[in-house]
Amino acid sequence: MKSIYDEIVYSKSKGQKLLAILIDPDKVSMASVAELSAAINSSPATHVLVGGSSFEGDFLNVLIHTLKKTLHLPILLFPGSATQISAEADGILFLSLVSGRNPDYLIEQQVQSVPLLNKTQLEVIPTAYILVESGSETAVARISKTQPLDRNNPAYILQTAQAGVYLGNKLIYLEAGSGAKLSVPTELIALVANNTTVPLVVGGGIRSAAEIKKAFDWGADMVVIGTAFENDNNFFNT
Ligand code: 1GP
Repeated sequence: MKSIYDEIVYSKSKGQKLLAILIDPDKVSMASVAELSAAINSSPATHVLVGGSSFEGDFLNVLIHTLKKTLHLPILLFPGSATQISAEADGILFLSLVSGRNPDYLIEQQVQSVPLLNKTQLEVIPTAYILVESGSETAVARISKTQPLDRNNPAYILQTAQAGVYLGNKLIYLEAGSGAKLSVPTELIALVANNTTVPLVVGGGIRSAAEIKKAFDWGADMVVIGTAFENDNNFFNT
C-alpha cells in the first residue's frame, strides 16, 4: 500500500489536485461529529487535517476515533503544539515554522513531541510551514510569536521555501493563517510551485470555489479549507 505522502506525490505527478478540510477540535462538539463526517464524505475533499493553535487534551483521540468510524479519507494531524498528537490519526504534518525565528516552533516542540510520536504508527511528513502576511494578525502569528513573511517580498519567501526543502522537508505549506483577510497571492503560489519540486499546500483565507480553483490553477497541489467549511458544512455544494 502506498503511503499517504506517496499518494500525494503521485497525484501531483498526474496533475490531480487535492483538497483538505481542516477541523479545529476547539470548534467541534461530539454531538456534531456524525453530521460533520457525513458532510465531509459528500464533499470533494481528499484529506482531512485536524489541529488548531490552542487546542489541548484527550478530546483529540475521541474525536478522531469517532470520525474514523464513518469518514473514508486519510486524517493528518496538523499540530499547533507537541501535545496535539493522537495515535488515532493516519499521519502527521511534522511542521517546522521556517518563516519564523522562534526556536520553540522551529525545533523545540518537535523534540518534545517525539516520546508521544514514538508510541504511534503515524506516518510522519516533514513540512516546511511558511506563514505569509495576510492583512492582519492571525492566531498562528500570535501564538507562535513570529512575524509572517512580507507578502510583497516573493524572492525571500521562495528562498525560505527552498531552504525548507534543502533541510529535508517533503512538503511546503504556504499559510496565510486561519480566517486570513488576504489569502496567499497567486503570483507567489506560482513562483514557489515553479521553483520547487515537492508538493505545495496552500491555505488560509480561501472562501470560495473560485478561489480554490485559482490556487490550483496557479500551482497549488493541495488547498486547505478551514473556516469556510466550519461556517457552512454545505460550502462545497452551494
Ligand atoms: C489554516 O490554512 C488553514 O491553517 C485554513 O485556513 O480557516 O482560513 O480556511 P482557513
